[in-house]
Amino acid sequence: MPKPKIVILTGAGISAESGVATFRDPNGVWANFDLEEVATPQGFACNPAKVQDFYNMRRRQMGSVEPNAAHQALARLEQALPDEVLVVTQNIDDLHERAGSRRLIHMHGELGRALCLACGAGSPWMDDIAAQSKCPACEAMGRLRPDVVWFGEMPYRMEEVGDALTGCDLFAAIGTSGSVYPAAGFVEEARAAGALTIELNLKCAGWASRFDEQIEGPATQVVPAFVE
Ligand code: BJW
Repeated sequence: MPKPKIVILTGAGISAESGVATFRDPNGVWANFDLEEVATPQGFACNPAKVQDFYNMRRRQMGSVEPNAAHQALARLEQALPDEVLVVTQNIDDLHERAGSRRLIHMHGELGRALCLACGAGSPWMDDIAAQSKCPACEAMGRLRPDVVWFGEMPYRMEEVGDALTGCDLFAAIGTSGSVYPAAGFVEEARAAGALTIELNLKCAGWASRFDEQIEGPATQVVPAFVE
């Protein structure tokens, strides 16, 4: 597949208007849960049931939310410019694919998938008690964890993302605070490669100065306008 000319990084803000909580906004996920307890390998080792409960709750929420106009606009962009658009999402929800995006990298994993601690195989998450069930690859019992990337773990497909960033003409970051690396460093990689860099955010704050342009407003309004 040819290298994409447009790389779009998305964060929790793109799903906010679908009803999915962001992490660091007031009343975001980290205002209600201790990230050390629920989003680190150490937290999982210490209290796996608590971590499974946290992701089971978020998985259940996913059943009641729908892609919004911003997800749909990015899917239309991909359809209009086949092979030219890559969406790299930090989100573990499935709203991009449900909107129709196909060239998509879930760099922080997916709520809908399980990872076997015994053999490392990924598989679809079957239900809320998957932690007690059998790995479809190695048949180990009770060794499944959510296939998401916690602090201190390596995000997925970074080589592919790095290649895309060095070859793109346009890099846009939508609805992310730029607080978490390596995603927070993508803008510099794209700029160094000569790409135009644009931030779209409800409030363009701290890290906006690292972009060539900023577009402020809710994703459901600014993303369709940016794409059309
Ligand atoms: C709207 C809107 C609307 C609202 N419209 N916009 C010191 C320096 C540098 C790095 C480090 C360091 N210490 C540790 C590190 C590394 C660490 C890190 O970056 N820590 C920082 C806290 C400093 N990173 C890692 O550990 C990563 N791995 C790594 O670096 O590997 C390298 C390595 C590994 C091993 C050995 C050697 C090297 C892994 C990071 C994993 C992050 N995981 C999480 C949880 C995923 C699973 C889950 O969802 O539960 O990912 S944390 C959480 O933050 C989640 C998100 O994807 C991520 C980013 O959050 P995001 O999307 O930006 O959300 P918010 O809430 O922060 O922002 C929302 C934005 O939306 C705001 O700006 C709003 O304004 C906006 N918004 N409504 C438009 N309607």
